[in-house]
Amino acid sequence: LQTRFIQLYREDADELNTRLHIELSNSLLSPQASLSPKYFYDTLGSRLFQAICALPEYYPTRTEAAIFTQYRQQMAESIGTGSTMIDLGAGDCAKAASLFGALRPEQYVPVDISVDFVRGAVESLQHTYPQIDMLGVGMDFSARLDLPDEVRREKRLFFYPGSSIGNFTLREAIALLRRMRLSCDDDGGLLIGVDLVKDKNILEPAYDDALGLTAAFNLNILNNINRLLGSDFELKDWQHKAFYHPDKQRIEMYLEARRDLAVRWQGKQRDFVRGERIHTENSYKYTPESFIGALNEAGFARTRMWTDEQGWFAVFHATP
Ligand code: AVI
Repeated sequence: LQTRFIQLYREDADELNTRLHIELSNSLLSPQASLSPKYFYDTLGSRLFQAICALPEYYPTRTEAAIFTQYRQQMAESIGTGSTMIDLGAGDCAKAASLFGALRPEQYVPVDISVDFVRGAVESLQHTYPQIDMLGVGMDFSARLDLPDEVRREKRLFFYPGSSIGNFTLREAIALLRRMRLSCDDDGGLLIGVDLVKDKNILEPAYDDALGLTAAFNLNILNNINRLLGSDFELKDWQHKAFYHPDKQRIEMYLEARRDLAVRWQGKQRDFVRGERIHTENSYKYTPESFIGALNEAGFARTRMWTDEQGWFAVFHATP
């Protein structure tokens, strides 16, 4: 069993630090302060997100899982066996692994920002599936998607579940889908999970749960920023807010100042008045038509869709 691991474009630590400080300072000093949702996922944040996925109000995870369970066979017929399955943001690799039996991929390539995030999971999967060639890749695929030569060209199937595409703007989403399209030949494709537009009364509780896990997840970004930037955010001064914006078809998440206050870091300062907000995340919702439009624009001409009975979530298989 020869599982291989590759970490691409590792930036020099000093360069990374400088870039990160500039990016964070600029976004905090801008008139509408914001923090990129990528900073949610430190160790605690990743665990909080896992816990969110088990909440009764957070329907996407279980709805998507039910669609995969119910239509696994149809998906396998549409995709065919022997693919090169490229799992974007693989994490614990559990969603992809649940499809191995039906899809029987030839090669499995879990991609995550750090190869260390997937190492343990891939090693144990390799023991269960010795016949699948496994190659863990560490890279930031939101910036670029040139895969190493060790990844087979034949039958590339990009796997992007969980409606993670929803955390990008439409432009960014199309750009990412296009990178996937350009990375596969005509025998390739994409299997992607997308959250759909629905009633505000279902959407808002999913992002503002009674237990307060999403509030904790949102607030924890400040712990991470304090660590990365050396800032002095006090979590008790901030309040979680999440709204559905029907015109923009997206959930917007914010942290709202509970009083007038100042945040300081490295000789810089940002004042906030009570009620002022820091934008932390957008989560776009699509209609089947609007998502097919995005797929077409990215160069995927043919699409097939599976959805749940209530039409809350959709899985698409898209091919050139
Ligand atoms: C990871 N992403 C798809 C989640 C979402 O639903 O947009 C992140 C999340 N934010 C709050 N709850 C979950």
